[in-house]
Amino acid sequence: MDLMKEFWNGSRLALARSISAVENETEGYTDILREVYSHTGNAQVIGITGAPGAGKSTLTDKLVKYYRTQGKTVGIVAVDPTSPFSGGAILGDRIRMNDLTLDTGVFIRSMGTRGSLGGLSKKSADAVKLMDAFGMDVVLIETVGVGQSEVDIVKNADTTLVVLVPGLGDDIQAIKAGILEIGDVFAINKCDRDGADRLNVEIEMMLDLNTEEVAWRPPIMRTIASKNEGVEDVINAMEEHRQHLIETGELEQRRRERTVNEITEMVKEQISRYVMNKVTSTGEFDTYVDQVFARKIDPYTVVESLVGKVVK
Ligand SMILES: Nc1nc2c(ncn2[C@@H]2O[C@H](COP(=O)(O)OP(=O)(O)OP(=O)(O)O)[C@@H](O)[C@H]2O)c(=O)[nH]1
Ligand SMILES: [Mg+2]
Repeated sequence: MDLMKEFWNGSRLALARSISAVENETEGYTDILREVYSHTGNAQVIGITGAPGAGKSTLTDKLVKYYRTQGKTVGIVAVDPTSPFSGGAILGDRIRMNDLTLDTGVFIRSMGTRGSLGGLSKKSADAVKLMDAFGMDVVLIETVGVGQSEVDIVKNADTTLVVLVPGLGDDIQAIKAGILEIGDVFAINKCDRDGADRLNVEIEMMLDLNTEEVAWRPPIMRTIASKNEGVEDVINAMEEHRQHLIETGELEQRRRERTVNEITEMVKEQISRYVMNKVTSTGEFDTYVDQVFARKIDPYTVVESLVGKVVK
């Protein structure tokens, strides 16, 4: 395939196109994923999440610049579940990384819910794989931490950075969304504002609620992303976490779990597609819907009958 020849030659355009192909599920996209798979697993994958406006993009921009000084290439997948747009259009507005686009060691891709045939978490995971196979040393996934789907998105990362800001009143903004549990490292950003100490205490208290013996206690770092302060500390904390994962074998374990989940999801998807095709291909399905709707028959019996006919 021509596209893939370019891809392996290091063409950024080919990388962009391959991601689009996967995102839009254009013909042959699974061949692309098949081809790159054995070349994945080398990148350090980092998830960055937190409340809207917490400074995730500003911090991401600074983290990337730091990695660049270390000579590392960086891929960024910016996922915005609230946006119907994707591609390059919104980069300028929502992602504060304009000057990064000029750096050929950096590749930024933004993804929204457009098309979203498969789930956004699967799509972003595939984008990560493509960047990984392309040879990016570090891949960052940035997404707003507002709900379960975003939690699923960052679960594709080895290390998750949760960005919080002081003084939002109803502090511990993270608890609602369940993002405290997924934080491997915390950054209290906007420390130029009041309330960092209080937030720090609150996070510590939350972490103390977990009385189990934990092998890794998430460190809490303080940053002022807009002034490039504390960035190195965050990088170091994430690197320590990575070392911890490697030494304890947890990296293997996490990745293995992800593999199990990935295959399970794909099997489910294929089976469901197959069964649904069969089930809905006759008029029987609509008849059943009418009957269930009229309370003449219950859905449990119907499902058993429908699935039973397909899966023997
Ligand atoms: N005072 C202060 N402002 C900051 C800091 N970091 C970022 N900001 C500002 O906060 C605003 C939001 O920053 P973003 O980086 O876009 O935040 P975000 O979390 O990516 O936002 P969304 O992607 O829209 O959820 C911008 O105006 C930044 O300039 C900081 O450390 N201190
Ligand atoms: Mg942002």
